[in-house]
Amino acid sequence: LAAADPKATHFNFMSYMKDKASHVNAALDLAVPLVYPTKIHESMRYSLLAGGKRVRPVLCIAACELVGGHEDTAMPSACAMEMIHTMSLIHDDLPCMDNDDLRRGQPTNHKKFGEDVAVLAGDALLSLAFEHIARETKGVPADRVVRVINELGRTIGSRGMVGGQIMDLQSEGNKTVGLDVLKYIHLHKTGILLECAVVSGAIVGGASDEDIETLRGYARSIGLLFQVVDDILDVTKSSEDLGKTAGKDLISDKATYPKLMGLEGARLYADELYREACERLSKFDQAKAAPLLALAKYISSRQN
Ligand code: GRG
Repeated sequence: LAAADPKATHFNFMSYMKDKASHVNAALDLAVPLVYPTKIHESMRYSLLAGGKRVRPVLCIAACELVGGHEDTAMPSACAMEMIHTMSLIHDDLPCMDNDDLRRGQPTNHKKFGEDVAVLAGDALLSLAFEHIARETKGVPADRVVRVINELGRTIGSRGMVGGQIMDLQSEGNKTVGLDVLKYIHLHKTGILLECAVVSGAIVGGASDEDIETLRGYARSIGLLFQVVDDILDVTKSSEDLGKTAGKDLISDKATYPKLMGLEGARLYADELYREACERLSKFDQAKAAPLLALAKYISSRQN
């Protein structure tokens, strides 16, 4: 982790993340008890409690707190973001999609429980996310809860994550994929759920429409940043592995930012997205915005 942002010098980001992630883990544990029928709940819990970084729930809580809300108010939405993230990973790993055997160093859900159970575990988490927001959000006017549910539905559907995934599948092996399609894929596969996390936290926290849209802009920048950094790491990591200057991702068929913009161009683009994200937060009290500023810094400088 790089040095903290100068605007957030007195903010201990690592202890903030650790603290919030442990609250999220406890809430997720309670949200999916090991009840009858045990097989499906075992499978849901296996992936949900498998130790992700919890970036999406923390973004949701941080946005809620930035606009004056409380962690408990955001927790049901924060958990729902992680349920959707988890279900998208379970389905993404299936043989009919990416066909991956390992996730976070452990066997993927279908490797452990079988494809039939993995599909159902993903479906059940998808459904539970909506139920959980509707049932567990407390002390928030109903119209705000409906607004969050609407955001989440839009985020997941055919013009959201599913749209991003299908464009990704259709672009496989297509050497003519340009920056516009690449940007569409990333904004929809990855960025849109980060956006939903931030916007949902702001909505339940009682933000004005103007602040909600400002925070949406912040989230879009960090969503793209997340992916640009991922692509840069793929190149630099595989260069290290190969002991060469050009990593495997520069020579594979897959469109990536370093391939389309050059490694230096992708680095400059990442810097620009990071600056854009910070700029969006400049209208807020900088001490209160410290967690979101530090999260942007974390995403821009992460090493894995
Ligand atoms: C949502 C109905 C529905 C279907 C999903 C499969 C699919 C459609 C979309 C794919 C979404 C996907 C797998 C996007 C990539 C997400 C991503 C960047 C994962 C890595 O996120 P981290 O680094 O992971 O936050 P951890 O392990 O820390 O949680």
